[in-house]
Amino acid sequence: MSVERTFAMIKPDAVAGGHTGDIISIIEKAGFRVVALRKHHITRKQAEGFYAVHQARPFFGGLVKFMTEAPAIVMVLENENAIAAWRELMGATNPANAAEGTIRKKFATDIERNCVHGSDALETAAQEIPFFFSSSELL
Ligand code: 3AN
Repeated sequence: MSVERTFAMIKPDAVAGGHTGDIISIIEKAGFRVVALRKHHITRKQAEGFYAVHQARPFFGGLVKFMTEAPAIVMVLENENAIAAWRELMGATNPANAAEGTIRKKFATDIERNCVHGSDALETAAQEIPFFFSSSELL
């Protein structure tokens, strides 16, 4: 195990639903260190770039619309094994399959409006962190 940094987001549904504080509390209680955090209204261009890997999928248009509908909270989290640990704490992409105690089980609405995001690999984290933060913001 090694100390890693991962990119995390509280998506527009959870921010608008008033769950920001609860989710950050769960993150800190689980032992993550918040390295960077900002409220940010994602533009259409950013959403299309961020989710470019999904651009051929039928849900792409809806996903971009959802991610740009209201502000999100973008974050960098640090922990032992942070990438896998944060994805475990988030729960399955579809909240119907999310385990008890996970953030998506508690706060997600459906597979699209699923309240949080996390990088899925070291290489993804290395792209997603600088997508939203400059190195001087990583504290
Ligand atoms: P995860 O967020 O768990 O890494 P991905 O990368 O497969 O999942 O999907 C990225 C985002 O696309 C999801 N968080 C969700 O908002 C949306 N999404 C994924 N699959 C679907 C689907 N079948 N229908 C609608 N939206 C989806």
